[in-house]
Amino acid sequence: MNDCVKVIKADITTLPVDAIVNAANNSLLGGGGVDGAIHHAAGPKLKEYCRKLGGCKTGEAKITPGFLLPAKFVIHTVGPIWGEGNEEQKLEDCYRNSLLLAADNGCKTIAFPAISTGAYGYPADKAAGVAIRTIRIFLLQNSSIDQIILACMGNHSYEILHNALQSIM
Ligand code: AR6
Repeated sequence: MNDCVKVIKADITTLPVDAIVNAANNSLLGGGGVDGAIHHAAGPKLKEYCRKLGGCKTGEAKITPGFLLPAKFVIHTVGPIWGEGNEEQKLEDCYRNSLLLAADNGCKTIAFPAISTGAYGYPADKAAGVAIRTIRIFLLQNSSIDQIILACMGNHSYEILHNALQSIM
């Protein structure tokens, strides 16, 4: 199972995977951080498409084409804001619902950013534990996805996710 999950240092918008996950907000109309980078790289058609989706609840996920991205799809999910309550359950929902949506759309490879750990303030070590545990449970029940990439930008988040992967998987 460990072989199927990998932590890398990369800009998620450059990855040629079937789906990249966007850490979006409830409007799905773009923002800063990884959301801004994905919208910038995908081009304006992504926002146009998202406008028709009617937003997204925290913990849920919606799929769009990748437009100009190397990824075929973008799966938009909305992480919890640290302090709003029930954060762990909501973050688990983000990972699980994104993986289920990817599997339903025939994706074999998917890349996640560290959802909620930027503007939304979720402590990176706690979020890494939730991410890896949820991925592990998903893989025990579903074998249709071959590769799950956890893409992070900085050394610090790389170390945290790498350590969580070693200790939990
Ligand atoms: N590739 C991979 N990881 C990235 C990239 C990238 N190109 N850019 C940033 N990260 P954040 P959130 C990392 O703030 O906390 C937006 O405005 C970043 O270092 O993007 O879920 C939305 O519209 C951090 O570790 O997402 C929402 O309003 C992680 O991605 C809000 O921010 C997540 O940071 C969502 O906040």
